[in-house]
Amino acid sequence: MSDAIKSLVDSATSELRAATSTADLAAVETKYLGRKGSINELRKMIGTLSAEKRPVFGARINEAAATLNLVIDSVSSTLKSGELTSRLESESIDVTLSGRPFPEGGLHPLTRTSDRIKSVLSAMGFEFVDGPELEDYAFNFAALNYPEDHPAMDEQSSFFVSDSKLLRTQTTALQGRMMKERRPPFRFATIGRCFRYEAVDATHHHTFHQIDVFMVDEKISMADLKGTLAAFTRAMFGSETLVRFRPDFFPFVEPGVDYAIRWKGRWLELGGAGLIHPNILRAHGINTDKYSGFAFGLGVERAHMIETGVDDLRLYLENDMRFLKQF
Ligand code: FA5
Repeated sequence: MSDAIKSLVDSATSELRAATSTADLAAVETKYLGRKGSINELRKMIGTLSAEKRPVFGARINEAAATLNLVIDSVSSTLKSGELTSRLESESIDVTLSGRPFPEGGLHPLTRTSDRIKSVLSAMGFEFVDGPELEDYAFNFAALNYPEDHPAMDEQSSFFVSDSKLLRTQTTALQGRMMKERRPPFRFATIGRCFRYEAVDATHHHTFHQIDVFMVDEKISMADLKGTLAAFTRAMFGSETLVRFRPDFFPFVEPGVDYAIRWKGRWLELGGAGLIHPNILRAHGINTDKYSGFAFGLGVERAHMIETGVDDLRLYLENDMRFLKQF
């Protein structure tokens, strides 16, 4: 009988050792040590033996079970560590693989043009300041030397939100704010959205962008304005660009001009300019015997349209990717 136990242990051991996975091993374990397994089958025979053989036989079966359990433990730990290694290998990340493409956004063409304008003017010593889009009537018109009910305001029909507040029609509104705060000499520039109650067409929108530039110092004259504007337009549009000035009226400058650049054989108007009206300087307590200043403003859309040939400024606000992707 003891030979039967030995051969069972031998064959169980070799089957256990041959297991190639923990699942295989569990199946062989059940076959030999499970409730209906071979070892339990042998135990059932104990009752058929004589009283003195039973304890010996029982002890041999327990010994056989213990031996098999030891084999199971050792095979199991080998299989588990092998399985862990191969799982780690199969799940490892290959850091040398190239990354997945990440869709990249781009800056809006008006942001690019604004950034260029900013860098040109900053290099010329102008400090950029932001003004509010919801502006006081006082800064948008009154402080800019517009007399009550002056027809010049009709050119800038406005979105009023109360008697004293409106969406600014021009970034020139920043002038009064800065003159309240700072004493000359100074050079400021601002860039941002403006709003006018306009019939929208290819060259006019209710929402557009302007840049305004002004400086106050001793002995500022039209020569400084012309020189600054010429340097600015050449930095923006190329070193050969010609600038033309023609008389124009804005209540906040005296004399006032509009200016245009020569572009592809034509004169194209860019904006307005002039020497800051002495009434404005005086209203802010600036001594006009000592100080004078210039100011100019232009449309950002206009600058981009001239450069690129875009012929309808409504496209800038439509967010059509087919348009935006070109720039
Ligand atoms: C002004 O707004 C003055 N504040 C400019 C100025 C500043 C003059 C400092 C003197 C000294 P004007 O209304 O012409 O001027 O507008 C200036 C530019 O803004 C125009 O040349 C145009 O490019 C742009 N602009 C004006 N209205 C619109 C509009 N509805 N849609 C798109 N661009 C506009």
